[in-house]
Amino acid sequence: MISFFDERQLSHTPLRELHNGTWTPYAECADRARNIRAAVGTPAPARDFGMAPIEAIHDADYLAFLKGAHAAWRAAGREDDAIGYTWPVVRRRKLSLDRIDARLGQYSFDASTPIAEGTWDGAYWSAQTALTALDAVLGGARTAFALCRPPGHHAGADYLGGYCYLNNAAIAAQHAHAAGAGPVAILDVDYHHGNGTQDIFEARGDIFFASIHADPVTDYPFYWGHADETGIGDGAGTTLNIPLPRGTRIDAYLAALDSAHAQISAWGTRFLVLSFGADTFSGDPISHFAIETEDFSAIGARIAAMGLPTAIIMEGGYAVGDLGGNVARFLSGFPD
Ligand code: OKP
Ligand code: ZN
Repeated sequence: MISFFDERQLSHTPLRELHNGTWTPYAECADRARNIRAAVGTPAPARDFGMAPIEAIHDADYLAFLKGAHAAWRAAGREDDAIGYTWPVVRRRKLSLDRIDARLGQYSFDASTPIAEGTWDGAYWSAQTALTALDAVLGGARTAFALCRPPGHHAGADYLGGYCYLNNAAIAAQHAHAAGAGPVAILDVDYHHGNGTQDIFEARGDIFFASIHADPVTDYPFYWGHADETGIGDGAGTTLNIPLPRGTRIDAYLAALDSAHAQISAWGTRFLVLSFGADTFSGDPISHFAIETEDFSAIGARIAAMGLPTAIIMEGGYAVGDLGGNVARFLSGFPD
């Protein structure tokens, strides 16, 4: 399978994150990408599609904040990475505040997503990698793999969180939709619910969002991804959430994939954007499913059997030493 990756994605290197109340080394490290890159051969570099496809998903004020946040942090006399410490209560009115700490709170929803000096560059090229893979599929490849990093599925139109800054899958899906490849569905098989992607599309009936993930009753991101979230207004019925319990094994996982497939095809999907996380792996340090390395090819094959042109967008997976092998197994489930 053709793969894409851009070296500039490695320039995003936050030092640490706040994890369960203590500062720990940043789990979404650049070595994740190096490990996957080694396992998939030599990925082709990204092409530059510019800002327009990013601006089609993200708000201009958020993008300005993201580009300037690290410089503003340093200008305020701070060291290392920019990170917030105060957040507005949900549905507080949107204000035009100047202080960097106020802006960090306004444009984020957690304390595990610092902004480092190279964050904008890394996130920009991660999004371009997604667009490049998408373009390969629009051009006739049956599937293409975007080695995106940083990931994207927790980022909303105007917020970052969950190691995500720009929503690569949303940007790709919107681009496919605009190119007339639709109806477009996004299937998210990361361990965590793709709350940002859901937020972006849940009031729209023209792009379907389906996600299989750890039950948000027990797992991050808690406030989204419950089974009764099925879409809003024009988007009623075009959001599908399948939460699964901790300890889920391959048989139950494949059954969930089959029910997602049934709904995605009933909707008339012609093009698939896949948010793929390898953090469903039993050995993942921050996740709690029981999918084994050898199971990943079955998951890939089940998704390939949907028979749709598919752009595969990398999301999570934090067992760095096993990551490349798990991703390669997954991709091996797709025919060449
Ligand atoms: C990103 B992706 C738990 C900290 C959780 C955020 C997890 C983000 C996962 N104590 N930190 O979906 O793989
Ligand atoms: Zn995840």
